[in-house]
Amino acid sequence: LTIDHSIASLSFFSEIRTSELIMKSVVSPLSASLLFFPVFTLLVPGLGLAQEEAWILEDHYQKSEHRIEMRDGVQLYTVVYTPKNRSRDYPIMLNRTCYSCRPYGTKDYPSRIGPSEIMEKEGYIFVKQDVRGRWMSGGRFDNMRPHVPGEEGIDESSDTYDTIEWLLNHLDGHNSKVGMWGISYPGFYTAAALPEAHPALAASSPQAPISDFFFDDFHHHGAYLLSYFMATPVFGYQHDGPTQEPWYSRIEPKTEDGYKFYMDLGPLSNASKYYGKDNFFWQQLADHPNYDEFWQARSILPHLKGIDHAVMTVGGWFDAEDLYGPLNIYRKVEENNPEAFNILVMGPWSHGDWARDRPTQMVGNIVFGEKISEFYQREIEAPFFRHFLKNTGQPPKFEALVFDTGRKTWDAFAEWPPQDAKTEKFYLRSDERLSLKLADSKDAEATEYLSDPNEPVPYSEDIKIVFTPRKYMTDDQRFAERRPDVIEFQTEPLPEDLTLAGELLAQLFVSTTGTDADWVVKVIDVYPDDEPNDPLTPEHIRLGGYQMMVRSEVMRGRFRNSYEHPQAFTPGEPTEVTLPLQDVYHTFKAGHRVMIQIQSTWFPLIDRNPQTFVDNIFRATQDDFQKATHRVFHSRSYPSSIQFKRLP
Ligand code: PG9
Repeated sequence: LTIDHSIASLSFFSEIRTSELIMKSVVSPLSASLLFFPVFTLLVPGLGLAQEEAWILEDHYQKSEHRIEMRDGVQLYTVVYTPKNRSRDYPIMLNRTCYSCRPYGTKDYPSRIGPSEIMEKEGYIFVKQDVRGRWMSGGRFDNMRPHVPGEEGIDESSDTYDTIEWLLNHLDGHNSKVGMWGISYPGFYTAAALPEAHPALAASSPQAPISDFFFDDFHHHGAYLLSYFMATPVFGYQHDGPTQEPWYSRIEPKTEDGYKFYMDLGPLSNASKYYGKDNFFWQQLADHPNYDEFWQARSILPHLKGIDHAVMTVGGWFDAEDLYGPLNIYRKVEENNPEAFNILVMGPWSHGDWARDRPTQMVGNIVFGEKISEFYQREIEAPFFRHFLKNTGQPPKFEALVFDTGRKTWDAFAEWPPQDAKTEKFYLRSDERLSLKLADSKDAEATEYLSDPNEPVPYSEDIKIVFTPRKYMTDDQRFAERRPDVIEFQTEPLPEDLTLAGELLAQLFVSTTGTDADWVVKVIDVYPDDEPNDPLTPEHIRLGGYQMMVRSEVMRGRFRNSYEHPQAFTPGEPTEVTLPLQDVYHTFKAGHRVMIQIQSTWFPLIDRNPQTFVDNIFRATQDDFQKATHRVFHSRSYPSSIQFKRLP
């Protein structure tokens, strides 16, 4: 069902014109009024939306603070916001965080206590908790605390279970139902509460949830995200006990120029001048460069079983921090619990945008539409919790609500990826071509480039050092295309729209004169040269010829056969490197081109590969960093390709 978003966002599905509905075979014909529960927007004739008074939280909620004792005696600081209107019972909405429940004390209130102002106005008992070892809670912190199946273990699931039990027994005015939500690390805590959940937990929404630090945030397929270096202290020190003030201090770089700061840092072995032995997380990152038991134990994915309550996972197609997490948590819940109510929402968002109240949704330079987050909050998120926690209204009736980032409209599917999406391949061809046809005898065997880790390809034209990466996910890639150590392959202008729906898979045949290398693959939507700017396009940007990044990923070549057991390359030997790129839902419009760029440095988004095989790149020294000539093959014997799923 394709719904013209501009209509939907204005009418919230209360007046969709059937001419706007293009039924697709991918779902049984659903009338729009059935897709979502009927909604009647409050429209005051002639006056538009009724003028609403300012919403002051403390006028409507009473704040109280508690220390809840866990089964092992550790006490977790928990703050409760209870509606002052006690004329009815309310469900509990729980959010657990490592980022603090500030402001502490019963007098001051934060700007937001729930997922949206809509839900705050509707009325819930909102509860927020500092997780074990953080801020005002006791105990010791562990990143992505491993799930320990069964009653004995102490983990985020057991802490959540004990918290819910206490809330049900000590709070008045609740209706015995509990919901959970959280974005990013709080998204992980929501997902970590799914296995062995308390029976009162009836609706969970992990949003941009971290699933596994080897594929979310700190690593991508084994490459360390150097762009997270500044965030390490936040997660790297134990506090001495409950505290309202930060117990860690961040680095104060002498330059705001990220590329310069990290080139001056040199090999990661020099990081010890910033992070000593007391930064336990930095030591763990440096001591565990491979996907060993340490990281495997911290993945929540193997534990997403026995789930019998409603789950709505939410993510952003341009989330630079946690994209692997939402897609794989949704998939694992679906795989292990086929009977559960388990749905996916993926919008044109960067990290956490859906919870912000910006009228225009943009990621970087690209405008996706108006009131997209408001639409999601009002028409998707609030009804989801309203149905499962208050038994009011209909639940969302889609399996996957996904935003086409090319056509800029929402589509609903009965499964994700759509079952009628066909698997096809674009083959890399000589003369920088990308084609549905395999190479022929006239094709040159390979394209080669010199990769120098001491002259790395910037990942962005932005200079400012970042705390975590965000904006680059839709940036114009022409700055990279013009470098000799970035190779590109592109189609002719497309004769018709091409809609990709699902995972992309790069199957490369490569060689290097070195013994290790990173392989970065970017999938790019090349706009026509006469593409006009949007009224909101930043003045210095030109959309004519814009090379919009749609998806990008890196494979640290040593992990091509195993993330746990790295292998060197044999110099000069053609070698297969397969790289899964996260799902997309993007229409390349007629007249646009599909472009693939390949490079072997992506700085300082990721750290530099020395290109000589060393036991642990975190311990490499300057002499290990060597230039190397890489070759990407596009011959009949070695047909490098990008596999994709396309809608008919
Ligand atoms: N996933 C995000 C993050 C985790 C760890 C370090 C920095 C960022 C987040 O929780 O926002």
